[in-house]
Amino acid sequence: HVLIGFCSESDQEGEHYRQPRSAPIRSPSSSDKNSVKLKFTDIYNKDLCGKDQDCQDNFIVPEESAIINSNPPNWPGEMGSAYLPPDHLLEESKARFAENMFDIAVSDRIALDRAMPDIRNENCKAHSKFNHNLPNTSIIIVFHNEGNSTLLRTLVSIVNRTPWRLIHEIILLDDASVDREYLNEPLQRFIETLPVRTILLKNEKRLGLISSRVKAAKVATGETLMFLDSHVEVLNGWLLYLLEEIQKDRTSIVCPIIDVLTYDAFQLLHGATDIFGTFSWKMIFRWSKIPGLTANNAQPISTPTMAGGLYAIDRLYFEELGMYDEGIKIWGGENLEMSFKCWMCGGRIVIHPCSHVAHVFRKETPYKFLEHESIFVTIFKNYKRVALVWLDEYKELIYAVNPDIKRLDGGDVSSRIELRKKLNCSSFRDFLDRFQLKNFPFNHRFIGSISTSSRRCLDSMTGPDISKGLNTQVSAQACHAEGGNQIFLYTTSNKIHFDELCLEPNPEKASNQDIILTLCNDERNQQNWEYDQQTSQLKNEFYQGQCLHVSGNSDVVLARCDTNKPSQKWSFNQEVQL
Ligand code: LR7
Ligand code: MN
Repeated sequence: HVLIGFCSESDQEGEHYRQPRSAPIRSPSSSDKNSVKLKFTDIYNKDLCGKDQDCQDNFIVPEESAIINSNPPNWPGEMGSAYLPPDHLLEESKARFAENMFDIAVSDRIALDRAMPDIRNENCKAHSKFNHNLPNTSIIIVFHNEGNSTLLRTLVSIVNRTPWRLIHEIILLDDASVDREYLNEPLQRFIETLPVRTILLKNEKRLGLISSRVKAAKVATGETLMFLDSHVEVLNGWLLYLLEEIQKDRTSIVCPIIDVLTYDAFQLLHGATDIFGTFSWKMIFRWSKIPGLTANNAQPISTPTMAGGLYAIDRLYFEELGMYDEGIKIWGGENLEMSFKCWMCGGRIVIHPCSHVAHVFRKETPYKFLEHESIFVTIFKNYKRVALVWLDEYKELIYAVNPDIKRLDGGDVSSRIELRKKLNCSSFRDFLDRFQLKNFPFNHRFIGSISTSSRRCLDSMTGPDISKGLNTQVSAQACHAEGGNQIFLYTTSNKIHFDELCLEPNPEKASNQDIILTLCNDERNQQNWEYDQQTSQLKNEFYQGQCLHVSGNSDVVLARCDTNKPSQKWSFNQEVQL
């Protein structure tokens, strides 16, 4: 396994380092001069085993020390280290950042075949032997305006860290990239040097990620499909764990841990391995912590939803599930569609904590969606389709919290409703039940706005991303009756929810406590508010004699209960019936 990058000595800022010419086809004019010959070896190849029977019969994930790597360890980014642009790169780095919303100048200096650490936990390392009869896979990578070196590094990492016999093919689909010459001829020439079958397809017109994936899946002929983003680096052993889960149960969607490559330094940061995917009342995907899971867990984690970009699935099962809803434009919501569909129609989704794929998290989205509407409108229309088809009565809650989703027309969904019938899927309620998703109503008495007698409503004040709203103050705002951040849920255990956050007197204050939203916790009586029907007060169960109170215009605080105060008289205005 010999990896050769041409390199040049440089001596900048008094610091000695050898700079690999890692992006072979950086620009059309320099393509030939810069072209790099990478030599590939299948590290899982039987011929390397010698007499070792275990290795003859199985794929053995190599130990870190056994991974031969010829790059000098002080090259930029080796072993996933951070590479911040030195002075002479700053100009290029700044000028080109917006092309991809990650630092392509930095990426260009990092070897395409940089070494990466083996970040699997000990129990995962103990499970490093896989039978040769795993199903093979078609790796599908769709991209729009992808950076050159990030795309090539994705490919090189795959070739260097995957048994070639399991790669039935790699399908690259260029979703109508604009003005990126390196994605044409030069990319075609590069893939011809790869030792695994790789094809490059192109959309004449932009289709978006979702329809493009469907198109690629229809071309694919492998036993399984492996979807990847176009700026990732797969890590040691990654695919084997995923395929083994599909072999055990073909109705599985199997996701790797998504590790982070930083957009400014391409540094590898370990992704959490004790989380699963959920989603908010605004239909935004997010991660939640699983309490009590050990860092050494090597068992697949059932997850209600997935991030969507990286997963393996049996090819025919993907078809049976109706692939994706192609009414979903560009992307957004498709990961929830796939998640709900899979669970509700008899499948399962797991995250395998031993499989690691690192993904470049951009600073923001660098490309436009559709010409005629904003990104948000497109995404909300996508959400509307998912809500209409899969959410049953729970869509009312989604509509209340994001009235735009209710208002916008997502188009005809009849064929997707047909699909749901045909697959004989269970209810959304069953799906919620299975996972006991705490932010969704189970034991609720009420969903709607909560107001004082002077028409001030509790307002969560959080932006579209609730995860940024942790420990933020709630406020009392003029009631607007438009739902959104004034929708709360009052449970039979006396908690007042906004999504999975609960109202609680700020625990960091000893007196004059303001009221914040913090993660709901069954064990915290501080979050329990008993409603007194007679006096209309909300009494805190932990702080005896203290009530929810509006001070001044908008400050929501904990104050001594006083039946004479109108600012302590609360009423519930039911806005969502479930
Ligand atoms: O029109 C388009 N055509 C495309 O081919 C727009 C995008 N794309 C490609 C693009 O080149 C990239 O390969 O689609 C892929 C995803 O787009 P990104 O990388 O700009 O967005 P992202 O990384 O935020 O994407 C995440 O969210 C999307 C919306 O739901 C999709 O589900 C992506 O697959 C998803 N990526 C991941 O899950 C990787 C881990 C990130 C997280 C969480
Ligand atoms: Mn991405």
